Amino acid sequence: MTLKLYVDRLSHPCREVIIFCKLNGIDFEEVHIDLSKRQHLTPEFKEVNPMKQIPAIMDGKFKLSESHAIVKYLACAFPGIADHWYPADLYKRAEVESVLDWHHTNFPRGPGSYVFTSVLAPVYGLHLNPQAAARSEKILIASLAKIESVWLQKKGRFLLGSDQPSIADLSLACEIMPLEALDEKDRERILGPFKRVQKWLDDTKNVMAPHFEEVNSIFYKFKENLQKQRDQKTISKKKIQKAKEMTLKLYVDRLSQSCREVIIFCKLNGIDFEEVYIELSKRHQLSPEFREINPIQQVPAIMDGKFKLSESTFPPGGEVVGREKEKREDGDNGGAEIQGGRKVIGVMQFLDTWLVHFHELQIIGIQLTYTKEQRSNLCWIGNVLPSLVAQLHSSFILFLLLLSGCL
Ligand SMILES: N[C@@H](CCC(=O)N[C@@H](CS)C(=O)NCC(=O)O)C(=O)O
Repeated sequence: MTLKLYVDRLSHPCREVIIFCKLNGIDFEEVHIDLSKRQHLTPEFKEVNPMKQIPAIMDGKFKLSESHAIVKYLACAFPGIADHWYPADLYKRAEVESVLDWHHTNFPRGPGSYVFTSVLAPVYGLHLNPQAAARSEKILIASLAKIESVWLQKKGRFLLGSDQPSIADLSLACEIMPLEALDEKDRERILGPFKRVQKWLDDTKNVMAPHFEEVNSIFYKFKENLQKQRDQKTISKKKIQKAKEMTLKLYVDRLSQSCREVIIFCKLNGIDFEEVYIELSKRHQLSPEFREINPIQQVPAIMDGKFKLSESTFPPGGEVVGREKEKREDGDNGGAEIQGGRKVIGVMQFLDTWLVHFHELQIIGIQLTYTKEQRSNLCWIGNVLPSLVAQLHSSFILFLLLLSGCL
């Protein structure tokens, strides 16, 4: 009938019991009671421990809770357990009991609570709690000071001047282990002043290797993950900084449909940009400075860091050629002309977009500036009227087209 340990390795008294069994070759079955899933509150677990806390054990039909009572029971019930764990000598045993009692009334929830409220809470979907962390830190520091100045005053490597660890060493060391999840600076700030505690902790880890570190490894993993998160935050901060230094530049004139398309796309998608006004009516697009940005001398064009690009989203090759042709024939390159040269799909997108950003871009004014020739281009829309009518806002579009004199 294997001994059953009802435990969650996140809990220090549970780790204490597990390590004790491992160090002393006691066979056991580890039954995971997930505290975060409140499995300790289930009716099944209440049968094991009516106090609804872990650790708890079942040794045959015998049930027991409370970590210290459990390890003392195991030390006595199982054969061959070395005497130093729970000495038979009355005085030595009484001293071990004294440390254990002090531990239960003074120390619990100091280190664990500090680490939880100062770094680990978000791992469990909770907020950090600086006030609670400050309170726990006080308890923690006061307790470390007591261990340093009282229990570690005598000569031996372990508590009470012993050369071998007792269950008191095991219990206190497990309690302190959550500090391993802190970053080096914080851990050093807390433990730094307590040289004896640090040496005692190292000695305890060594003498209880490999089980002590293995069972407490959860805190090394936390530390690793928290460090990764901190590194990622630093990286993304750097990225944001870099992005800020290289804001996307849009070379545009809002008179041009394709420019508006690019601007609106950026706005709709929260893309930061600097709008550089290339005033088509003043032929800024033909300036040598702008030719550096776009040798074709048309807007829109963008600069994303060192990357330069022209043409908005829907320039089928033929259209570019068409525009080039237009430009060569009449020697002009005005914004309205570019707009008039758009295909009907462009017009549809233009109208759809306009419905969203009407106030911002005041396109009505722009539409009314169309020349006769450009209007005839817009009349292309007639070919796709049936599908437009099917759209929810089709009547509105028709009304606008009528308004602008396109139909
Ligand atoms: N004095 C007990 C403390 C047990 C204890 O507080 N266990 C915590 C986990 S560390 C628990 O079960 N908490 C759940 C609850 O209290 O609802 C011991 O040493 O075993």
